[in-house]
Amino acid sequence: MNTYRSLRESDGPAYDALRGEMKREEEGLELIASENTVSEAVLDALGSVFTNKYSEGYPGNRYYGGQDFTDVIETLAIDRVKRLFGAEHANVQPLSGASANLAAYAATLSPGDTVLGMDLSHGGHLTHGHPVTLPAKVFRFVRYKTEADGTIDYDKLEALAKKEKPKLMLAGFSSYTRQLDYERFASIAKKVGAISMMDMAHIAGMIAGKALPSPVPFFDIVTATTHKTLRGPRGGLILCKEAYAKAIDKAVFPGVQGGPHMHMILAKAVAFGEALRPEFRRYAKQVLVNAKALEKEFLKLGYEIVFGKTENHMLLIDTVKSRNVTGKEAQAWLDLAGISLNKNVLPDDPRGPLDPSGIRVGVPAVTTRGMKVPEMRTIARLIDAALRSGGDEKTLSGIRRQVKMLCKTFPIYR
Ligand code: DSN
Repeated sequence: MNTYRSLRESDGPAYDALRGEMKREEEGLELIASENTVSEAVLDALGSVFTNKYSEGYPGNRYYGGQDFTDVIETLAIDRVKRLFGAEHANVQPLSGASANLAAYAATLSPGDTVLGMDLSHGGHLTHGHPVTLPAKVFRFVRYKTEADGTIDYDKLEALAKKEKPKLMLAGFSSYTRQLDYERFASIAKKVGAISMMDMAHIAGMIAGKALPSPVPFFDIVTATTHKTLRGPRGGLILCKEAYAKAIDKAVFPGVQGGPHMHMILAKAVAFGEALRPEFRRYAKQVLVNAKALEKEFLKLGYEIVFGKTENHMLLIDTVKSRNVTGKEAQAWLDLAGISLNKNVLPDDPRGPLDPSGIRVGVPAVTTRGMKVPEMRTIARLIDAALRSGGDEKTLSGIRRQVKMLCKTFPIYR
């Protein structure tokens, strides 16, 4: 592992914060569903001299000189991600999932056009048209919701699409645990003359690893982040049918972004290469097994699982109903116990986003460090002990010691 000698010698406070974060990650349980830990090869790529280079444009067609090697790495990233997902076209320049989604809107919509997207409290993402975002001020977002059993009623969705006549129909989520019917969703979009788009940010790695079905054959445009289950650097990407390729590329640059971050593109190429290896399929499968094991243990302990069950890498738990603990309390107490996760709004949550009724628990990062079913049982019991603690600091620091011991057996970086 890098010892960061130059940083230590040149900037003490920055180095100390970095050491602190390294220790926090090694000694704690990371259960934020959108996080993961990258390989040392990805870290090497992120810390490389490609951060020095400006490369507006695309391979073979850039605005500045000196592009011999930027063209090599961007082409490598594009070829690998197309192979990984069987996509017709890929753009690897989006700096994040939010900018990937913004570019997809810019490529397909005019101001005032209607978009159907999933409601935030039902699992959708802020960038899917939440009123506080810029796209929601420019386009007209209509939100659809899940049913009481956690599923999506596609007949209802079709009726809504016929009524609202969207230009774009957006599937995908950031806090939803059930499998979508991609074929049905895309066929509804086709029926009403809408462009179909899927934001697969959360489950991109599960799809790459063949643990979950792929939306890519069905949707016109698919966006993703590269740092969640896909286990790459922070960033975004867009896949699309050839018919949308030019519009997507123009929308990313110069539409919504300037120079791409080439160090990040190198790291994406490395991560896509890793995801093409057989080990990654084993990882993706283990993530599903671990999520089910965690769910089973929580059910045994009497917890209320939101959306009925999990079919991916995360669980939503109603902590208010299960233990009379709010999401905010749960997150704070678990932080003291060395367990990171996030408070989360639940469908039509009466409590609001700052202190909602539940938590979201994800297993991608703990699976990366090698934890399996027995550790999932332990994790559920440690979380339960923290939620039963009433916030008592002594109890929580006792749990923290157990967390640290567990983590020691599963080092992230050697
Ligand atoms: N912040 C991410 C998540 O936690 O789902 C999405 O952007």
